Amino acid sequence: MVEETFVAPNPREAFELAKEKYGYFSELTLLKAIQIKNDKGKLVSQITVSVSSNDFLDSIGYDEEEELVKEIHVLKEQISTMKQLVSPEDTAEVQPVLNAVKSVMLQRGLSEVWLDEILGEVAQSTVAEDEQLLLSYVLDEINERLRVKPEVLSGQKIMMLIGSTGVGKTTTVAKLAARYALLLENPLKVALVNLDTFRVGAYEQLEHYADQMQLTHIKVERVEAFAEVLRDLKGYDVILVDTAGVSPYDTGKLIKTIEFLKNTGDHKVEASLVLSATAKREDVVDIYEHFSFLDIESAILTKFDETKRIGELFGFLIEKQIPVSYISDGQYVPDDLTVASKERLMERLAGELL
Ligand SMILES: Nc1nc2c(ncn2[C@@H]2O[C@H](COP(=O)(O)OP(=O)(O)OP(=O)(O)O)[C@@H](O)[C@H]2O)c(=O)[nH]1
Ligand SMILES: [Mg+2]
Repeated sequence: MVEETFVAPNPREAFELAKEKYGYFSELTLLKAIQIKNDKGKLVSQITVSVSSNDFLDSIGYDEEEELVKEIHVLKEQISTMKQLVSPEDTAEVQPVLNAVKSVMLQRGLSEVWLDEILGEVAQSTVAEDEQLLLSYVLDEINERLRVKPEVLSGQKIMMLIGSTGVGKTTTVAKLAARYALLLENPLKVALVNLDTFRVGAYEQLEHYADQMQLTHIKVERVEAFAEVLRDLKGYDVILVDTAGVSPYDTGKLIKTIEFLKNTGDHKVEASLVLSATAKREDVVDIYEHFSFLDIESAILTKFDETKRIGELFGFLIEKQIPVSYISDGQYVPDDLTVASKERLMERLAGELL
């Protein structure tokens, strides 16, 4: 047997390449399907197949009766096409593979409707014959649909973190502040603004971080004063705005947060929805709907360290097409924060699957 690798944008195409090369009737055994980065840093699929020595020699033209072999290949391909048309039996054969992959992805929190849709697209193809291949295909589909927001640091950046109670807004503001003001190669001038006038100790929590990093920090109590404060901070590169945690039952806080966002004068404020990876999908949907009439520019995912069941959150982000900007994966300021990347997101979802 000879082993050979094929690389393509997704595992299905990689497998098709192998089939193209060796003919549809050849005995290809899939040994491995992984995702790798190509030389441009893009995620692609690499599969390794084993092929019989005869087929391999055949493929490099080592056959005296080449013409005959070609004819046989054509015939094999025709038979294979005919086989594919006789699908009821095939579907029965691949059903255990489809079920196995579906069950793995359901455990990760992905929605059944969505999985049925994706799996339905390949149920009749060769991809559905192999569990690893099918799994890579599903992961690849998720990878394609997820969106990330690159970090932009040119011009003034005013970023307001909004979201439910206790998701990690203040901690993330502190981590972002440390990143921009202390950790970047070219540090930026950062100010912190606190709009949380509801929770006792909210200001002190932010003040503590601001003092540690020696950053300007301002508390704004009245909605009308917000635009003025932003004007006063015009010499700052980054203004990070912390807000009160909102629960779906607490319309008072929600209205005030929205009023703040609507009263920024002519300042462009980027609203980032902070979502905890541990939140239930219904709660995420609820909070998103509360804020949905605002322009949410990105999502910051927190508590990434606390759960493996992040499929639900991914399903939601894909459905609403919200790009992810940062990922927080622990309580430590400033270490536990990274700029979101597809690799990082997929790594967590794929885990030990492949
Ligand atoms: N494990 C883990 N804990 C986190 C993460 N981010 C924040 N926390 C913890 O979550 C708790 C709440 O964090 P805060 O930053 O106060 O949350 P908040 O959204 O500002 O809360 P409110 O202002 O009350 O709405 C704290 O104990 C944080 O240390 C994270 O990524 N992983
Ligand atoms: Mg807070």
